[in-house]
Amino acid sequence: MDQQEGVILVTTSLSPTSSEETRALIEADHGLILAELEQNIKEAGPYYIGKGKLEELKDLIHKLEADLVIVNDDLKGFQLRNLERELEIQVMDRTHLILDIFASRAKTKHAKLQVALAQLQYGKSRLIGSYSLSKAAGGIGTRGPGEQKLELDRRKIDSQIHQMEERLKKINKQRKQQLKQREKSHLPVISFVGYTNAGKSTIMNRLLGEESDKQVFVKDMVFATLDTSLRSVNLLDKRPVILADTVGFVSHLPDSLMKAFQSTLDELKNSSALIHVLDGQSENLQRDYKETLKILKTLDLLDIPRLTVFNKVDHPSIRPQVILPRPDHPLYYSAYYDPVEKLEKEILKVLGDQWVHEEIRFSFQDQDLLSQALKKYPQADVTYDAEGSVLKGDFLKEDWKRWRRDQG
Ligand SMILES: Nc1nc2c(ncn2[C@@H]2O[C@H](COP(=O)(O)OP(=O)(O)OP(=O)(O)O)[C@@H](O)[C@H]2O)c(=O)[nH]1
Ligand SMILES: [Mg+2]
Repeated sequence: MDQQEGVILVTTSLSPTSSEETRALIEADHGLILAELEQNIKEAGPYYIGKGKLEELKDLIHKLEADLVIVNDDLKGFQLRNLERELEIQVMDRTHLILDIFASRAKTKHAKLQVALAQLQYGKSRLIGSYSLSKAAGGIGTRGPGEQKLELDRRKIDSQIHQMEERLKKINKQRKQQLKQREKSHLPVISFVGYTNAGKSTIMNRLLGEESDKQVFVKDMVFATLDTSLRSVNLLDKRPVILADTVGFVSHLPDSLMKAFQSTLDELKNSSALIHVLDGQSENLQRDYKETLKILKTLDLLDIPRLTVFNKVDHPSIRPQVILPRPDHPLYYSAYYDPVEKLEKEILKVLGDQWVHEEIRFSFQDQDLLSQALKKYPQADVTYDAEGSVLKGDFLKEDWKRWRRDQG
């Protein structure tokens, strides 16, 4: 939505989520909710809602001078068109709403392209819905100009989709290359996952330090973050890791969006640990938790060690609801008030035994190796003697083994 538009929200017993979540999405898209209409239906008809409700909706649109109707469910192409024809104003379904928010938030080329592709795929599926319906109803040889136009539109969209997929492939290839480069540094990657607006970016900024120029974008709105931001940081001042902030989840993320953001989401697979951040003040904590786990499962990420942070527990009187089954590593936390060390210690626990505290000797022939080591671990102590140098500090086991092996 470009400016604040008056919205009537329609929720039925078939809607996949509560109207509350959709209200938050509408507000995030700058909509002003004028009224909410509910209906108990068993099956969606040609207008999705029943005839009686449709009349009620029409009256309400006139009375409140609404600009837009949003249906809290996914509509078929023909339902969408039937509704728009009957109501004479724009009708949006849930997927369209989420895509709209993503489109207004996307900033980088990669995010913009992923969203544009999802929008095209959405548009295409709505056209096909109507096309196949008219064919079924009319039979062969009775296609009117309307259907021909749809067929044309569909072909046009197909070619646009193809072009975009090619461009996206190119960008993804470049990103993979960058990822490989990063993997060479052998630093553990820790990725933030969880519901949108839970506080992932805020926590990441705490870990980066308030003064840091590496800070990421934080805002009290859904889908503030769309692109992955990677930042290196030393946990407890001496253990280097890479933090990855990424797009937040919402229940029933549209398929087209999941597909378009596949490459962004796939990057999560390279993580050594996940930090699942929840809004501890949420009234739907169990739902937020389950939905994120469901997405993690779809993305095949459940085997990665995970820290579950119940964030926004700003005061002892705030008691997050009990989550069942209980997560392996829970942490009750406030990104506003708690010391960051509390979080760092828990992250290191979840990462497990990846570091050793060791002393390692580098002979005079191995000074190249020593300078590499110092570049990666600038905080280690180095002392020199007649035979070379000794480096002392916390190292990743892999590095430590490699240095011992590579010594001449
Ligand atoms: N009260 C309270 N608010 C917090 C806390 N942590 C974060 N917030 C607020 O929650 C809102 C969302 O924070 P973000 O860090 O942008 O959330 P996010 O999970 O990155 O959200 P997306 O990028 O949209 O997925 C902001 O207004 C933060 O200031 C906390 O510990 N306590
Ligand atoms: Mg964020």
